[in-house]
Amino acid sequence: MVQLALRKFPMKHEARAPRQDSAVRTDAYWMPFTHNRYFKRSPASRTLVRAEGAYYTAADGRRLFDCLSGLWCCPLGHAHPKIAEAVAKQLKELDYSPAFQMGHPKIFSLAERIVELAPKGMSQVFFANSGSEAVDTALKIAVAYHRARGEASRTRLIGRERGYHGVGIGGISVGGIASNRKMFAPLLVPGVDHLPHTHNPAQMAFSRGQPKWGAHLADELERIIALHDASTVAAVIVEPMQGSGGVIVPPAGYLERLRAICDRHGILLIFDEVITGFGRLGEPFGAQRFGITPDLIAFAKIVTNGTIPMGGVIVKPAIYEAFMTGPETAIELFHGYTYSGHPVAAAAAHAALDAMAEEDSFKRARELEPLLEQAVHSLRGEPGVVDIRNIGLAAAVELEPVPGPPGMRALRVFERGMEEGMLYRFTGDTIAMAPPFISTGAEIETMIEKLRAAIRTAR
Ligand code: PXG
Repeated sequence: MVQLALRKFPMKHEARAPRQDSAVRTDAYWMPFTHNRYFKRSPASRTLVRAEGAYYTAADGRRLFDCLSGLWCCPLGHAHPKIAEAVAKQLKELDYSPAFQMGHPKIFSLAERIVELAPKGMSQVFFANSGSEAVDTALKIAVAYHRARGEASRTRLIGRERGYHGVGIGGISVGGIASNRKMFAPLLVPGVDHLPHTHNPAQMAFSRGQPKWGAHLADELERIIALHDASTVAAVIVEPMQGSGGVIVPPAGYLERLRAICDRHGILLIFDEVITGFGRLGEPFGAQRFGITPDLIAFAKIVTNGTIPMGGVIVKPAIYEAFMTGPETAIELFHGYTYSGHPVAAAAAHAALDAMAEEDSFKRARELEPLLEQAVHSLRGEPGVVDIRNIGLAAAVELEPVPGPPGMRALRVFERGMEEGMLYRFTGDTIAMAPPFISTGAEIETMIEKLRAAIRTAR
């Protein structure tokens, strides 16, 4: 096994090894969150050239089932005719409109539609272009809100271990994934603390849906607040379900306690719903799935079905109103992006929301949830499977690491999956799946059966 690991991972002296796909020129592209050198040894099988519905086609002709809906973002299926048509039309009608001091009809109406989908009591949307920007925007709004209300001492932010909030300076600071932080240590925002993560395999391995154990972990927030004093704390940010961390589902009662503690101390609660927003948990937002209304929601990804970048932050009226003071001709919030509320993204989002309504996508996700749960938990007992987690249309299978570089086992499963027509997502030794809402039951079963076979061979 160790030998295989060494052979597959190029060592320093192997860096100039001949490439298998010499026709593909990959050198100039520095790939994000990718093992660049390993990838570039054999890019054709992992170069995607087409996508339709729930399937990709790779450059080597292989058809791949899209087990993670792109990167959690394309659950309505690729090449959705309505979205494609809306985008093409928008490019001819109004391709760009200045984001500052100007507006366009589709962004006003989109904000209204998003507010309608949001939990009751939320009222305005600020637009960004990605999840990372949405998160940094939410953090800035939270700190500025307290200042606007005369509580300028409330500057501290509290994130959570294993949390992923994108890659902006704010997002990695409140995030809790060490590898995303350690190289950038001097840039991390000061005055940030972290809640403990909620994953305790001894207490909750193989839980279906929300684990029953762990609500008390929210009480750590009281301890952190006591340490710093509530008057210094601006906001708590959590993903209702930790996606990138490996589908870590909140224990029953945990989010309720976070909400109550924040309320008690005048602290804003931010839900990062970049993954859970727009149906992944069978409701418009995780907030509704768990019955908790945060003060701010960061969203991105599914809002346009992943077609055109868009993100944003939804807020409660008290937050918006806190800024609406001073002379009417003064800018209230010194924040925004050239492409905030981009017309083409707005057109894509309208079409995606239309499709979600027409296809009853959230209901479809709810219907498929028990099927995915049943299928994925049937992998319990397969070699090296140490935990299985699921909620909504998301699931993760955690594997015991094998000797060699970290993540080798999941990499082997991933590669085996590719040979079998499955595009799984792996991080560390966890395989994550978040299939499209348009999947059939048979496709979900096949996704799991091929995973079983891959786990058995890729030991
Ligand atoms: N917040 C959360 C909760 C996310 O999951 C971001 C913010 C950042 O979004 P942008 O659009 O800036 O990337 C994310 C992104 C994975 C995976 O495989 C997850 C993300 C991105 C890529 C891969 O789990 N989440």
